[in-house]
Amino acid sequence: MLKNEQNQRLVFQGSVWNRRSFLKRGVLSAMSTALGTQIIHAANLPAGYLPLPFQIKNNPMTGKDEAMIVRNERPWNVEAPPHLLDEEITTFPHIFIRNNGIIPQNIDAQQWTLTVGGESVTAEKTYNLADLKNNFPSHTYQLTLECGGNGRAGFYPPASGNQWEEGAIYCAQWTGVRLRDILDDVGIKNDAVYVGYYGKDTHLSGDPSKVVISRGVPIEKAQQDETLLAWAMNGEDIPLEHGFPLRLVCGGWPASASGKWVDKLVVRNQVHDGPKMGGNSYRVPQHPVAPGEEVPEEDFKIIESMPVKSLITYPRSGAMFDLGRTLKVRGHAWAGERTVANVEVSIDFGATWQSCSLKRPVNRLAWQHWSTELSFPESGYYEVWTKATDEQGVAQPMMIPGWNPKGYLNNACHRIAVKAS
Ligand SMILES: Nc1nc2c(c(=O)[nH]1)N[C@H]1C(S)=C(S)[C@@H](COP(=O)(O)O)O[C@H]1N2
Ligand SMILES: [Mo]
Repeated sequence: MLKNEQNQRLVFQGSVWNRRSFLKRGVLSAMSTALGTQIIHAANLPAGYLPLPFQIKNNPMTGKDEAMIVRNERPWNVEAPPHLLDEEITTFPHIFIRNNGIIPQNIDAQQWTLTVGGESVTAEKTYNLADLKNNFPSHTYQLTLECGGNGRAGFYPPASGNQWEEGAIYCAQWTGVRLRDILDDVGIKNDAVYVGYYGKDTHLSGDPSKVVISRGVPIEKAQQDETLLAWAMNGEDIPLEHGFPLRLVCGGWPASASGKWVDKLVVRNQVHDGPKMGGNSYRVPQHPVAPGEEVPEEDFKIIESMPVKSLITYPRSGAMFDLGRTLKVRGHAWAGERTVANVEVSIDFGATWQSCSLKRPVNRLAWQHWSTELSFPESGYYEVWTKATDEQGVAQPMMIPGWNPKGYLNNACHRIAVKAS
């Protein structure tokens, strides 16, 4: 077991790296003492990496049974520790909740309407939920939704916003109508390029005239088979937090494109310009920038498909096991619009990698499950790292990728701590 105070002191002591970015000798032995075990493969630790128990404020080696992690109370933002995401289909309440405003109260689903308008429809049209359920074919897909800022906590200099670690991601099963079928029913003009949403949540200021967030997707994404206007999640009414009674679901894209409590869609003849479509919201610099650099607004582009990424969901970080046994490890991998081709794990800080078995997605835009069994050469502290590669050969970086002002798209390899004895 580790002593918290000792760890904290180590972390904030200043640089623990020597000029050539190797862990300083003294620090290494202090860490080993604190861990009560030797750090195997310590020589391979890349620059800037500290063993996990020294890096995380809630010490994973104490084995404390933590629940969902509250990142903000107003608005209500909550994420899952990775081990709570072990299910193939994520269930409530293991689903992260991201709100930009106040969750709407007293919703009467019977009275709910969806209006589809905007300059690129031939005529505005309004539906109630029964119209959607009864007059169009319904479809069910498992769809991966990851917050664009998932992993933000890893960036330095820090980026403002919820300090998500790994858990702002889920893959639930959604049932609803294809947005395409509704757009066809409404009738859209040839100049349609974008679809934007509006939801029923309230602005933090309490001002009812202020829109919380109104994002959307290009018409091509809106017309994909899997883009749904959903009324059910995992076979039941959508939980209030996740958009009851009607939600737009655009899998594989930043989850901010998937509007909750949707009561209005606008078909636009230009890129939708609702709140949080511009500035540095859900946008990243078009060219590489130095950490901390100021980026002019015209240099940003909207985030579309999310990058390749993977998560270890079993065991939880901090697991201890008998050296004589193999350790079963598993998790999920996803790659936005792409399929994941390969998942590998490393137990020596990325020096060598071994392939895992990987399942096909149940449908496009669903995450994929991987698993493997690991043997460890000797007792001591290890990290298990996981790295996914997409069908186009693009892999997760081992280190934090390109810094950007709002801390989006951190798809660095996931790591957990394990101890063999
Ligand atoms: N109406 C509305 N829709 C919204 C949001 C919001 O604040 N209001 N947040 C968006 C963001 S930023 C994310 S990451 C996802 C989160 O979905 P979840 O709460 O189901 O995890 O919802 C998106 N849809
Ligand atoms: Mo988000």
